[in-house]
Amino acid sequence: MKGTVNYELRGDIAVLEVDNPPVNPLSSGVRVGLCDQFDKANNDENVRGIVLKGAGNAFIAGADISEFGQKMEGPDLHTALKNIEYSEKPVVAAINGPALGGGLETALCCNYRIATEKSIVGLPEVNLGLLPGAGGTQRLPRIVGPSQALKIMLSGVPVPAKKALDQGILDSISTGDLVEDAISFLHKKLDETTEHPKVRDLNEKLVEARGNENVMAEAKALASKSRKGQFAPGQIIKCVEAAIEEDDFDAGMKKESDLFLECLLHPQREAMIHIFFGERTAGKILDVPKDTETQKIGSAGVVGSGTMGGGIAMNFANAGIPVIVLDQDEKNLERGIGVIEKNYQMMVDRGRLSQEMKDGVMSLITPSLNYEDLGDCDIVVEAVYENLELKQEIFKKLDDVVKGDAILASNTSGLDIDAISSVTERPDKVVGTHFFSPANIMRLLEIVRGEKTSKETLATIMKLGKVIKKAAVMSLNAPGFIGNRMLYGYTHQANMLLLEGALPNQVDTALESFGMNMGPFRMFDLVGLDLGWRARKLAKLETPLTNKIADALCEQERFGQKNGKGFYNYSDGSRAPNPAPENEEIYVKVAEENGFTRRDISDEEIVDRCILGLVNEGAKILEEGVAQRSSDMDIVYINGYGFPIWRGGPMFYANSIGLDKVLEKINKFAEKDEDFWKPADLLVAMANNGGKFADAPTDDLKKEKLAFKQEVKY
Ligand code: 3H9
Repeated sequence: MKGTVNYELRGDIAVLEVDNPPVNPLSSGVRVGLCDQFDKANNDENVRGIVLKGAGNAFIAGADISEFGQKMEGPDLHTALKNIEYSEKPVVAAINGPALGGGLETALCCNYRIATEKSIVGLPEVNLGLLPGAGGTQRLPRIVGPSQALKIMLSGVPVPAKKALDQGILDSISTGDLVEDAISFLHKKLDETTEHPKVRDLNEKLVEARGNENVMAEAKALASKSRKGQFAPGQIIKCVEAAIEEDDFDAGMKKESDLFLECLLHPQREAMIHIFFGERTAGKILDVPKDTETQKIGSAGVVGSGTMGGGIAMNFANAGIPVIVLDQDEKNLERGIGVIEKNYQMMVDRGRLSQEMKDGVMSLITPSLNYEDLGDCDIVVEAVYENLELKQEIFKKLDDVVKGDAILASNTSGLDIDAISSVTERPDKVVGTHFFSPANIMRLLEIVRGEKTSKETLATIMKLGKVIKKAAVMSLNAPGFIGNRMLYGYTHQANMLLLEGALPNQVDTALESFGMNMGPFRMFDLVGLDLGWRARKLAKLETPLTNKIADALCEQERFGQKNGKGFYNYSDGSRAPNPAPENEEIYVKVAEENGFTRRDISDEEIVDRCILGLVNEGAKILEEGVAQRSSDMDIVYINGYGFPIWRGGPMFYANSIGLDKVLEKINKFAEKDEDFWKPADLLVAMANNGGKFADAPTDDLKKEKLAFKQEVKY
């Protein structure tokens, strides 16, 4: 059994400590410990009260997520929590770090809650496709009111201690020794009263909300806007509805349990938990030992003050790391810093940042026109436009001026990182850090491992990724890295479908109904159709088949959102796409010129071809060792390309429909386009032996592939 609960007597108070490193989830051993140690304290006549805390830096991170879908050992959480709620002696939760999910639910069963200033509390179960199933949906609304509770549960965002105190979730904040403060607090209460409050008895805020339809309407609007396609939010709303309508607390609890079970059995739960663990696994590099020494990153530099450079700089400042933003052009620099300032101001205007916090982050950002200023930085990220010669020139300069042990990173989205590092005397300290635009918002960070990038550099960058709150995934230095290489399969199919008879709106709607954040043609319009067209014209290159329609649109000055017309029409700077029937003539003409007989195409075919295009390329990436594991690709697609989290990413999705079925479909598509649809060897092997991508290849095999791949020149 995992975890335990320690028992210590301090005078007449029993201090119980949940001990299940690193974050004290409520695993089987903890549940047993809670039952036993609460009994022990209640049976000891020398004990007048109980303090419950967590070991280390966390209070309790919730139920043990790895137990979901497994056979459960020991008592269930409800039994353990009943022991706390019905404790004969008053209980104070001494919240010494994150109290999340089942952790906050445990604290809500205590009579009082006191926390350190840096603690956070919250009910993030929705991020796992679940609802707070240990009384959270019934108890939190009793404290903060249904409307506020719904916001906390539907967003899944933790509440900092100070705010939680204002909302009444906490009774007090400790600025000294938490346990000593909790004991004093308890003594005071013991002296004052024999009636210690229970959250279950508070009904006032629920009664107030009865008959107020706005509460539920607002929650439904919030869920459909921010959690499109997800199952758990609707369940959470139903639980709170029950809390409001039921007179009896236990009837509400029963409803919560029933709805929780439905979430537990729903496929979205497995998909979202796959992503929870996948993000944490992505940070582990197979041949980089856990104890690899890392460098301290206490200061940073960014070369280039454009959209990317500015966004990257904001990441450092947000994490409290001073950052110098360098540009060679004074006007650009001024403009770039202005954009950063405007971004922060927007957050202030929307109430997401205080003016004081904005001043704080802005004071960490220093503009510079002089490379020498970067000399003492621990890391410098180059973020200029994609041109190898320019990047090499910058890296040569950086190598000269920046201290020898600093890391030099390139934000290239596709250039050869070895060609960049080769101009420096420190290729071991050179790495790719591919941020996604807008870099201050998008969570994905592709870490590109060069042939000579050292393990220390990789370990440092992975750690930095966590500090700046990114979902960091390592890719080998191969064309397109992971994300853009997979995207190729997807966009290729979208363009082929357009030639074969589908319309942009049909393709986009089918993929958006599947759950993609934005269909491919809306995405093309957003990025701009003219980029490739202009580059091809300049280099006098022939237009590939899949770009012929986009290039034909450019010839008609339809460049996308930027000039109000592309695959769609946009009125007056609006981003909302309107159909463009005038384009249909062009689609038909280009299709005919290239030998296509247009036909009706089903939505199912659209989704299969685009998504399986991603999957097949993903299998090849895995086979080559460019990505370490299939879940890494899921993390890339969810955080960088708008793939729906509730489907668990493209590779998980393929596993869930069955790799044999995937192969069958690919073979069928291959009858019409053999070149594109050549199935990955790995896919064929896994499909034939009934496996899943997650099972292959073995760690040893992957290590070998990794070593092998590093000898290959891209
Ligand atoms: C729930 O409570 C349901 C109930 O309502 C109803 C039940 C009936 N379980 O994130 P980190 C592991 S659902 C198991 O890197 P940090 C994690 O995988 C739960 N394992 O640390 C990692 O393992 P490894 C609702 C967990 O300091 C290690 O701990 N609760 C759990 O950056 C360190 O994690 C949540 O959703 C868990 N609950 O952040 C909270 N949590 O080292 C989930 C973590 O092998 N947890 N692990 O890779 C978090 O948000 C963050 O872990 C936390 C710490 C903020 C606590």
